[in-house]
Amino acid sequence: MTIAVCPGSFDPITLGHLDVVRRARTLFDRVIVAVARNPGKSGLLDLDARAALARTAVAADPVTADVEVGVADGLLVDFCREVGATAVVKGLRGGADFDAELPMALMNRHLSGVETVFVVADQAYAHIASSLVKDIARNGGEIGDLVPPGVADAVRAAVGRGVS
Ligand code: COD
Repeated sequence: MTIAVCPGSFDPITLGHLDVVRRARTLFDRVIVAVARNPGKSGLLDLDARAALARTAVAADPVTADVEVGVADGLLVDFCREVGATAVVKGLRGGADFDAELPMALMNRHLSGVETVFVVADQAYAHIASSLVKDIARNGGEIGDLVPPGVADAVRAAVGRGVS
């Protein structure tokens, strides 16, 4: 059985993330979404809230209905080892993503031998980024068509609570 992990901050999960998970599920027998910390990004939602939203989103899509969601509150390679994954699947929207992803792919392979597989973003979602979703929400804009059902309300609530 081939097992892959789809890692990310997922703060929040977007339609672009879901497209990556869907593509991963067509390539691998078992896929686990890993909600992890990116030290370079300040979070809006806590890890458990992000994971809950991701769980609801993958369950609603027939292609990803059996995808599991976990929290990787440590090194991604440790999470991969725990679940028996031999591959990490990431999405590429363009050259900037590749530049950011290459050092992580090389380091993860150095640390544990895990391979990284890149899938190219669907052009319909390539403009979507969690950071833009949060910025739009903070400024009162509409985000409902950028994220899976239920996510917009959670983001608006967190923004309304003044969580940065
Ligand atoms: N279309 C296609 N792909 C997309 C889209 C979109 N619209 N939006 C995002 N993606 C892709 C990104 O390119 C990325 O591959 C993935 O989805 C996740 O994106 P984000 O922004 O949610 O997540 P990141 O990039 O902040 O995730 C970084 C990690 C959290 C994975 C990383 O920091 C990590 O592994 N942290 C754990 C600690 C660790 O192991 N550190 C050492 C790393 S070498």
